[in-house]
Amino acid sequence: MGSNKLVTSIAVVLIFLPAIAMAKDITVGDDNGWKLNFDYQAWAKDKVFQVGDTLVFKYQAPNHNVYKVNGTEYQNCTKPTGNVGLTSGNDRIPLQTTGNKWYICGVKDHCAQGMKLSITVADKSSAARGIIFSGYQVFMVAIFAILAIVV
Ligand SMILES: [Cu+2]
Repeated sequence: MGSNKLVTSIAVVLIFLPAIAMAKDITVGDDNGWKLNFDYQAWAKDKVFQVGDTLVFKYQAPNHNVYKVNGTEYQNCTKPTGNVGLTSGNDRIPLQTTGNKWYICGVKDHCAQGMKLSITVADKSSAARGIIFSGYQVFMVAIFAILAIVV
C-alpha cells in the first residue's frame, strides 16, 4: 500500500509537470529591458501571455519602477494610491489570472513617454499547447496505471 501511494504521488507530479515546465519567464522588452524610448505595445503585440507565465521587468533601480494599474490609470498614467510599486530592478510578476493587465513606470513622466505595458493573458489550455499537454497526460496516466498494478 505504501509503495502504491508513492507511485501515485510521482504520477501526479509527472502528469502536471508539463504545466510547470511550459510556464515561462517573459522579460519585458527582451534584451532592452524596462526603459525609456521603447515601444512596449509593439513588443507585446505578437507575444502570447498565458496563466502561469511570469513577467520580468529588468531595469537599473531606482531609475524606473513598476506599478500594476487598471485600464484607466494606464490611459492616464496615474499611479494608484496605496499600491506600492515594485522597485528591485528585477521584478517578477506571476500571471495568475486571464484578462487584461496593465503596468506603468511611476518615475517622473516616464509613463507618458511610453513606459507602459498592456497585455492580455490567455488561458493555459489553449490551442496546440493543450493538445500536446493532454497527449502527455494520457501517456503518463497509462504508464502509471500499469506501474500501480505491477508494484
Ligand atoms: Cu521609468
